[in-house]
Amino acid sequence: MDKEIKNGIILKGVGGFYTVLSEGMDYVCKARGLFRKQHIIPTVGDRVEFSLNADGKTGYLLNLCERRNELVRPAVANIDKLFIVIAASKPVADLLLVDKLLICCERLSIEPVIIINKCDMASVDEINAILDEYRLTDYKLYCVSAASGTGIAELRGELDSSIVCFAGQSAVGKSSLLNALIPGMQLEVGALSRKTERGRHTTRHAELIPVVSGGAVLDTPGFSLLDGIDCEPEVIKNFYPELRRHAFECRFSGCLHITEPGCVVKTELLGKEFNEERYKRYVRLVNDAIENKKHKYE
Ligand SMILES: Nc1nc2c(ncn2[C@@H]2O[C@H](COP(=O)(O)OP(=O)(O)OP(=O)(O)O)[C@@H](O)[C@H]2O)c(=O)[nH]1
Ligand SMILES: [Mg+2]
Ligand SMILES: [Zn+2]
Repeated sequence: MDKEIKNGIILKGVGGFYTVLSEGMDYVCKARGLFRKQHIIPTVGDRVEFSLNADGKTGYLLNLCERRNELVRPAVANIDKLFIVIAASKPVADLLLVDKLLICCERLSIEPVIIINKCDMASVDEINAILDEYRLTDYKLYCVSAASGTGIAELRGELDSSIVCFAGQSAVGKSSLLNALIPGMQLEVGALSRKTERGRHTTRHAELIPVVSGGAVLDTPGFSLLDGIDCEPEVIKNFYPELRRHAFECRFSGCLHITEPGCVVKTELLGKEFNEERYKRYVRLVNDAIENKKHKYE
């Protein structure tokens, strides 16, 4: 008798065993030897075809669907949305990291959702100061509190059937948010270290967790997804919605909007269409990219 063929999604992979979710059931699969020969490494988030063994519980991965996108650290594929979490109070929000993550989303066709957590610990003015830097982006912004439950129901709507990855500094409350968003979830939550007011990376493993709305979520450790943004200085502006909107208004199509004389961004848009603090970080990222390029070809 022919083996039954099923479709599913890889939730986790440990020591060559892949847990695959298919129609609400988990199956443990091994990869075919062929994958290794072709240097294909099945990854969390991969949509797969597998054959079911007679025991009805185990199987073999046969094919991987083409990936929509993939991240290296953590290794995960087919992400639809990135929940970028920052804290309204402590740890102090690293907005350069947020900007880098936004660029990463733009490059990989991931929808970013910016979440300001711990709103119970900050004043309206403090929260608005952060919001102001991103209002002109048109990215989705949420102010929530995992502790008090404020805004959690609205945010839950974003989970829908998407594969959602969480990112952000340690101790901003990524695991706490997942616990608040998903009934029954009990991820380990870490304490803010008193000395440094930084977290200690309580979360260590990459595992997709299915949610009732049909999607899945990935809790990620508090490291940054990328160290630098490895791209050409000239293309960075394309990853800023504020600049994209005015792309044709500058005199030179190649304008970096930094030192060029008569640049419309600097003379007219700054402070109105593009937040000045975010602009400063844009300049820094472009200059970093110029430096990196120099070193590459030295
Ligand atoms: N007051 C307050 N504290 C919160 C909130 N959310 C999380 N915390 C606290 O912040 C600390 C860190 O929370 P975690 O959920 O472990 O943070 P994390 O982002 O998952 O950290 P890593 O796993 O290390 O990356 C814990 O002490 C939480 O109780 C919130 O909305 N309000
Ligand atoms: Mg965590
Ligand atoms: Zn310009």
